[in-house]
Amino acid sequence: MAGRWKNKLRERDVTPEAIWLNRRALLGGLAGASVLAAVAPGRAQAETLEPNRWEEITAYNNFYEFGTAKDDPAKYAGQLTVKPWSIKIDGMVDNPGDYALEDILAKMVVEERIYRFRCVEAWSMVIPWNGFELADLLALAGVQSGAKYVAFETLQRPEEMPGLRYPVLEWPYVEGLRLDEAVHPLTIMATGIYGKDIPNQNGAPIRLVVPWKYGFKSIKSIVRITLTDTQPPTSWNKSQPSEYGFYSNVNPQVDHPRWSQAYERKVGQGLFASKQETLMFNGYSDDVAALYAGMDLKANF
Ligand SMILES: Nc1nc2c(c(=O)[nH]1)N[C@H]1C(S)=C(S)[C@@H](COP(=O)(O)O)O[C@H]1N2
Ligand SMILES: [Mo]
Repeated sequence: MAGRWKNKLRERDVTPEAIWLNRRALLGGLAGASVLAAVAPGRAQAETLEPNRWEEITAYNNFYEFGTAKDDPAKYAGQLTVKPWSIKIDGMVDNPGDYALEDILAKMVVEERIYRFRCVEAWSMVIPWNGFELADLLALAGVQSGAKYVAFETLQRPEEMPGLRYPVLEWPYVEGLRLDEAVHPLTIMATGIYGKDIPNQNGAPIRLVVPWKYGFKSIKSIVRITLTDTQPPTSWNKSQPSEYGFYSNVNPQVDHPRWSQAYERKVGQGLFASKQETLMFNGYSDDVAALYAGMDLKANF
């Protein structure tokens, strides 16, 4: 594709102190160190907040397949086998099949699609991810013209996932995006944090990151991606439809039925730190608001 940015980062490049690329400036066609100065106001939060420490990112997680307590994933996810790993891509694609993760990564490296991105996670963490765009993976599969949605599914392996014994959600965990959301350049498939392999409790070996939506949209340990022409079911919507909609964009004007979402507090800033105002689309309005032009975001919550 003409005009696409590229970079030289390698998947296994372990340089935790590396300069994190300013994604927005890259999208605008700038490159190199000069981009660090070009921080747009809408994204200032993501670019200026210090990333959380490795210990915070990996000790306080939501991954119900390993239990519902925030420290369960760190305790129990170690037993998950993440190699070898493949993703089944099926539905409305030209090249359906099982894609080995190592083949996918090799292709992304060759095509210079690997990148790093400091992202404000929409549930209290700032995480320096590395990975590649979901759009680049979908391009490998060849999305057919009638496809409108992308459905995702997490691994369901009871021997290694003690939380599956409890019917807190319907298993396997499933999520979905509209196709235009899925191919937006901010929607990434993450395979690492701080330049290291993604830890099991954070969704190894590959998970979705959708920076402008609530955390639960970012489905972990993905084994299947299906292109469809109908809106796919999502785990949290199935479990509590009045509380969790399909879109789940960060929207301070739409309160969760049981709590306000107008303010939030980042992990690691201390319990007594003042809460910050929640930003529309988690601060990414300039990049994504156009996706929802003309939509009633209170009805489509
Ligand atoms: N398969 C699966 N994916 C999941 C979840 C889960 O329980 N199972 N929890 C979601 C929720 S509610 C959040 S907030 C994020 C947390 O990601 P993190 O632990 O890497 O910060 O993962 C999301 N993805
Ligand atoms: Mo969450």
